[in-house]
Amino acid sequence: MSRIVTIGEMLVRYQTADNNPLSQSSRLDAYYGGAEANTAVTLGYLGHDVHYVTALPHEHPLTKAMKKHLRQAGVHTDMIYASEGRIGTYYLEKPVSVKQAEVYYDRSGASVLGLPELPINWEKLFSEKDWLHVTGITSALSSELRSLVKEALQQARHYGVKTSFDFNFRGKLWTPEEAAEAFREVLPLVDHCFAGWKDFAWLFNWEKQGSSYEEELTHFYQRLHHEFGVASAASTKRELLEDGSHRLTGYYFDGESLSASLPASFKPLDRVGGGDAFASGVLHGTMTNMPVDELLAFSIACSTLTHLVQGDQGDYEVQDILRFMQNQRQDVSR
Ligand code: KDG
Repeated sequence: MSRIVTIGEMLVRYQTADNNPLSQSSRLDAYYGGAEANTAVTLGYLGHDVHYVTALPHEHPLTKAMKKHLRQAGVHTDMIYASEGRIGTYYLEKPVSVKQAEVYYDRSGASVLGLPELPINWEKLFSEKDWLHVTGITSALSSELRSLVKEALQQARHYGVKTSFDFNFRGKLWTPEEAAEAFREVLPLVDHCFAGWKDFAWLFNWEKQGSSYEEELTHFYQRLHHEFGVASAASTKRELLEDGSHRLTGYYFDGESLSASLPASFKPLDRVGGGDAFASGVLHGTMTNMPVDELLAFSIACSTLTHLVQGDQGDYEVQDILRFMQNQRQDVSR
């Protein structure tokens, strides 16, 4: 199994226990979130050796609980620094429509903002590691964190560690222009990119070429490859069906051509974290040398399962995902 580093902010997520809007409920359930923490936990359960870097408040009882949660998934917490500041949170208001739940961030003054001032020993962090995974969410939090993400990618390259970057554009954290500028800055340091059709069409304003979604995406990925040297890329396409089901298709670009998974249809219980689960599946498939069709099927199954549980993260091991895939195949052939 591979040795992976990821850096980001871990959040506490609150949502109303009765699924009423926040203004009409008096009970909140708490889960853990933060895109990179989600990926760390998923990859931990998939059996990888994951090192998660963040900063959390010193001597806060929740710091202890968060580390315990990570360790339960097998994630190493020795690179979690103590820093001034608070634990960032977000509130999730369940959707009134079938579309997307509303997210309200409450993360200003969070401890992770102190991370760039802390003495990260890059040599130690990247020694005997295979992969660094970071996302645009961290870059959006402050200019210092944006520089830290870039430095982490540079250092990873320096120590021969492969890198992945998930755009994870969040319109509540920064503007499309700010995001596009930051993404362009780091892409030359990225081996594998998680970004989809909308990112290139809307953030980068790249001209669409082709007569179908797949042709346009292929064109975008080829451009990403030629302009920035990104070796591979992946994304999902989500379609909402009339009965409230979601249809998810996974795409993987290997530097030349695009492969697609068979679409998976399901009624999601909770779609937050589904993208991080897909990314984790792709990273797992890459690091275990899965053929592309297997990698896509596995990643979509990993994402589907995470959509079927409440919270940002599942606790699925490889066998659970393979069993789910097997059951789905039997359902189809019955
Ligand atoms: O991908 C899931 C994340 O969006 C969620 O955990 C919250 O990290 C978060 C963010 O900043 O949006």
